[in-house]
Amino acid sequence: MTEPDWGATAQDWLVRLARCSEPGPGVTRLPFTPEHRTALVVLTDLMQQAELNVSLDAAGTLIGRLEGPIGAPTLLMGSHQDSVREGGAYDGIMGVVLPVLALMKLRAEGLRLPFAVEVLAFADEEGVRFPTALMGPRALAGRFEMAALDLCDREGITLRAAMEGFGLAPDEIPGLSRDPARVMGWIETHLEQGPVLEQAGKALGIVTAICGIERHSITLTGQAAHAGTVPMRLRRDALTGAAELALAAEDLARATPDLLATVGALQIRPGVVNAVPGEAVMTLEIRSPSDRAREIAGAELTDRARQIAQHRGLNLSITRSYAQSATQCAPDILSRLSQAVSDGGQDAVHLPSGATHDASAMADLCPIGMLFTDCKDGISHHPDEYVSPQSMTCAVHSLTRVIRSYDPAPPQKPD
Ligand code: HGY
Ligand code: MN
Ligand code: MN
Repeated sequence: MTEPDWGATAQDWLVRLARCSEPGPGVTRLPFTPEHRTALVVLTDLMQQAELNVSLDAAGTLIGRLEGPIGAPTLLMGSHQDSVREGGAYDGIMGVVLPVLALMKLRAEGLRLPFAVEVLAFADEEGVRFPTALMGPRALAGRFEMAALDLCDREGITLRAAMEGFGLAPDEIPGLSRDPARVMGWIETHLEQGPVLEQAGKALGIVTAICGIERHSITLTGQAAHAGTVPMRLRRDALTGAAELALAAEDLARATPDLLATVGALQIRPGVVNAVPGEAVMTLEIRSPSDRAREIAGAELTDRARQIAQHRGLNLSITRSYAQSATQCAPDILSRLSQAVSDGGQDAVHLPSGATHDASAMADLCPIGMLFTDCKDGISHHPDEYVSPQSMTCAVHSLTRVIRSYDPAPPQKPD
């Protein structure tokens, strides 16, 4: 049988999956939505073509399982199905498609594994619809906080209502936690979402660590007023207060090694040309591979926000709405991935991940590792996001080799 062009096959499936989106530029596929539902139909089709047993768990994770011998442990692979708003066609979902194709390739080669493999499509990694994320991996790790079910999206729909409306039973989430002794590890494939691999001329990279992240929800309240009648000295302008805080965050991050700070969302009210903004609602996100540096920066910017509110006569509400620690990748998986990539004739580039991933939460359950593909111009979270079929073929081959590396029996077959 001629070897399929796995990268082209992946591209075909990703084009189909990209159509599972709200109308508009790029891909918008949020968790527990009609778009999520149609993506599950396509993924189920793909997983069944790979002869995997397909199920959906109470946290909305689609599971494609290749059964192993009775009592054998399980190797977990996969990523997330959701996207950001107007995002790309590869972020997350490519990390579900590629391991399924790797299992398809191994089956075509007649390999029977002495362990089970599951490919997981988590519902929500981006945390775009709800002010929380990672419910799937947190459920498997026994770390899901049921209070998160009461959090609302911007339409006021609770996570619980969205999950129940999707046909799930969120009260069964606590029962999803896995026995760490039965899990061999988590290997996630993801595009780099940055320019490092492409600039190094490498298709693949091996992740050494995943940065930590914290998010603050901030509301500054002043006084909406007529833009033509209120003197500057008498204004309580919420937007200029928010702008001063945003610039303070930028200054701090520029001055601090390995620290990133972003004000990604800002809504003002009343938001009309001839009124002084009375309210500014903003997000502040801080990332670093060092949890200590991130927490110091978070405290410093919280103090700064208080000072700004005080000298501008604004009311301030600031809450740290989300935090996850930096995560080190497991040395054993790192070396298996490095060997798998170099056996394919590529020298593996080791790099940290500035983006966070499902792997960050899976680290509470088992050893984790990540395989990166390069991406065009380092673009991600954007409709122009692109990974070449050639890079995806390299990734499928490396994934088959890393799966085989857990099989003590036959020597590695050439690709
Ligand atoms: O925000 C992140 O790093 C990831 O893409 N959700
Ligand atoms: Mn992602
Ligand atoms: Mn993302």
